[in-house]
Amino acid sequence: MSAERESDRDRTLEALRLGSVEVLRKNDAGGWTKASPRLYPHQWSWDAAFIAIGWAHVDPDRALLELERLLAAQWRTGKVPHIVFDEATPVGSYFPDWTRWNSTLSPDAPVTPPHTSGLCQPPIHALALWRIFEVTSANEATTVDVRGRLARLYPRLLAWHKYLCTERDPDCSGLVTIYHPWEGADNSPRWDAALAAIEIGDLPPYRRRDIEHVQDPSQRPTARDYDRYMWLVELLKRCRYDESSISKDHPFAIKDIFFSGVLLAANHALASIAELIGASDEDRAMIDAWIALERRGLMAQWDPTCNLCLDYDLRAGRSIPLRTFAGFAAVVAGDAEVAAAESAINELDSPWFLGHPALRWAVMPSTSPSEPAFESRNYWRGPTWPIIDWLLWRGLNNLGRTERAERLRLQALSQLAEGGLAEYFEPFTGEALGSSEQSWTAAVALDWLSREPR
Ligand code: 2M8
Repeated sequence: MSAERESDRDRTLEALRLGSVEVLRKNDAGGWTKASPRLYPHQWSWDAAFIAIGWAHVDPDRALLELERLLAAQWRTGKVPHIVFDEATPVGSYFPDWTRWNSTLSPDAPVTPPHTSGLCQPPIHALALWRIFEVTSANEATTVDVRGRLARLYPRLLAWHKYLCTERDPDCSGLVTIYHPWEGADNSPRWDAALAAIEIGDLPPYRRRDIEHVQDPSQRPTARDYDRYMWLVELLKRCRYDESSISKDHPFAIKDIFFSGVLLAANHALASIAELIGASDEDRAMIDAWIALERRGLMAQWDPTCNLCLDYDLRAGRSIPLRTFAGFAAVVAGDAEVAAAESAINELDSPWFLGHPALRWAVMPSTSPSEPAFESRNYWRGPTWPIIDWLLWRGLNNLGRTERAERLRLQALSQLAEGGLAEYFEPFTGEALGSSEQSWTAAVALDWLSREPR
């Protein structure tokens, strides 16, 4: 690269870094960060974990606070709720608000305030805490007691993973069951058949707020999908969010392969944290047993035709044969003992995915452009999501595929430098879609930028 182009690149990346810090600061609500300024004005679970990774590069104390606040809202079952609502934000600026969730119907919900939703999201938290430890260990100037705070968070983190490995996997399949599309990837076509089979009963009226913020409705879930999302919430409330009733009767119950791949990665991070803080041998043996089970779970869902792992619909009794980002769960898991990872890496650059000739950037489309269900602008049905690229990048590195990981990092950064810090992007044009100033996008940008050679 010529010296001139190199300094252009340096300037572009520095602007991206400053812009990312600004987004985090702007969305900082004091101890926690809004997922985005208008569309998502509360604390979301997996957003918070990515956001903490971003804060680690700016303010490690703030990074830890983010997760301390989230984990303080943990349910008695160990569940970490997918939304922790901000009391200061007027009810009605986001829907469904806490009154609609009414999660205090459950005896397991935490003391309010703050109010929470009744679902959960992929467990990025241990990955984030471990990343905070890595970042701060490399910085001699850090005065924050990261190890001590990890030790204090550890029981909650362990309880969270235990919840996922038991309540969400009562049959010990090594795979996590989700009960709502909001626990995975909202309107992904992965859920279409399961949602279509749901009969809606007496659904109380509601007013969506998302399509007031994102005014192009083609970027958001359809009314038909939304009715089903809201009906599933009503059913969860009817059984007071009781785990065993949900597991038995809830009409939407899917072994989510992506969630499960994240959990395997997170259990490795939890094992590292357990070692760091000197957790008991019993705990460490339990985490090792979860890891062993999850490796088998991912392999059991390996599909040699797609070269990917597939979700499994428990109610329909069948796998969901679709080519989406979730199929790369074994790469996300970053565990070389899962043989599926190698085959999935070979699939990464196929024309179904990053080798598709029309992509603006070689980053992961949420659904393969060659799938009939693909929609280039619609949320989780096609657009690219930087956090998904971050998880793949991390997994590739852990699998020793550092050169492939680096190419992905560079493409992902180029997408952000050109398109901005949006929620998601049109795969063929790179156009920014959804919310602008999305916190988790800024956060992964900061982590990627920290890997620039100095
Ligand atoms: C989106 O989900 C929320 C519901 O939880 C929504 O559409 O209102 C999803 O992209 C989800 O994965 C994400 O955590 C959340 C906040 O960024 O927004």
